Amino acid sequence: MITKHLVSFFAATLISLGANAGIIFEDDFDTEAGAAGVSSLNYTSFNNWTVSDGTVDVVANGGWGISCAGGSGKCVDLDGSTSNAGVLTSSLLSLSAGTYSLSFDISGNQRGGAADRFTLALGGFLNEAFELSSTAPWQTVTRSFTVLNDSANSIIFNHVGGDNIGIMLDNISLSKTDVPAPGTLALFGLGLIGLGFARRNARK
Ligand SMILES: [Ca+2]
Ligand SMILES: [Ca+2]
Ligand SMILES: [Ca+2]
Repeated sequence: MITKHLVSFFAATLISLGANAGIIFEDDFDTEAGAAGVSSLNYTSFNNWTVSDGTVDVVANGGWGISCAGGSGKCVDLDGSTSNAGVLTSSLLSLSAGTYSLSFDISGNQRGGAADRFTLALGGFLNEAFELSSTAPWQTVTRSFTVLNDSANSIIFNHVGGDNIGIMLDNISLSKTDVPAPGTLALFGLGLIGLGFARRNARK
């Protein structure tokens, strides 16, 4: 009887763990600002983001000589066109306990001048300053973090300064990564069954 219950518990755990893994959030900005090829300065109508301070620009690949990640689609200049660099804040993301991986693509401003800086924040889990020279090529940044208690947080990119020429951002992706290997789960299940037998024998 105990074993049967434990197997049911094991199966339920397996299903719930599987359902909780995978991509939580992703955005490539390619559908922002209307038709393909259209840029928009001081853009505020993002699908998944709020410009919570300053301004940002949506740039179509090729606009102002700027290449977006992968050489197509659209990307974001984190320093818009009002001499007040932007704070780009994602919609609130529900994060259940587990491990996560955040990745995004950034390049230098591609227009010369001084190096640019922004800060990345995600709740109390990530807080990091980045500085890129104007010629820094597109690069993917990946950061991992662990959430102990269920919570809701935003991803925040906060650009410094305001000369209207900022770091370019593209391809943000947040995934939950704590998918236990089948071997680990099998051992976990065997351990529980073993515990059941031990309890039953102790009772005899
Ligand atoms: Ca893009
Ligand atoms: Ca700009
Ligand atoms: Ca700048």
